[in-house]
Amino acid sequence: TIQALLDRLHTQADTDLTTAETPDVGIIMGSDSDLDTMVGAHEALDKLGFDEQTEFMTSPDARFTYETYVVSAHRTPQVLYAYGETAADRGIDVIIAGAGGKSADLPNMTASIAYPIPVIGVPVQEKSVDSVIGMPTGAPIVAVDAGKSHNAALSAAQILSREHDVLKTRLEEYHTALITDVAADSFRMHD
Ligand code: RP5
Repeated sequence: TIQALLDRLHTQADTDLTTAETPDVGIIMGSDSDLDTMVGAHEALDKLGFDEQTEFMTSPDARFTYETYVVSAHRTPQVLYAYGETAADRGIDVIIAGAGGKSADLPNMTASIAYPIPVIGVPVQEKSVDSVIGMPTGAPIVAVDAGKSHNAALSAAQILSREHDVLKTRLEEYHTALITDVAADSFRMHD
């Protein structure tokens, strides 16, 4: 229920947790119909060695973790507020927020509520781009192009890598593999 979710967020925020027990990246989306798009963020973070924290503190030994919630700005505004307001106390360093439709307000509202935690907005569809990036001066959001949740995850990892050398190394390895793949494709085309 909504109340159970609100209680869970507030309890976590009030509990004295170690860094290892809190999710580093929060992935939220406006509807479970956004999951097909947002799963790209899971895949990218998995590739970088993150673990999904499906329940509160289920992977206390994991080095880097992410969590996933459906939070609807319009259907469950109370969860939106609770999520944004408790994010810092729950140890989240970066939020990736995706929404679609013409009123894709979740990413930008989350950016305002969770400020100064950086929020990376993912417009799930092309028509959502303006809604996600349209922020007034002083209320920033970082955004990727429609559907590019994979890139949102890489950007989140880049932000975290400022503090964690191990992530910097993994991102460099990811980039090297990318260059190798592109070079291999280019060879194949000219064979
Ligand atoms: C948005 O409305 C959601 O982010 C989703 O992309 C879109 C449609 O949601 P559903 O009607 O499929 O739940 O708020």
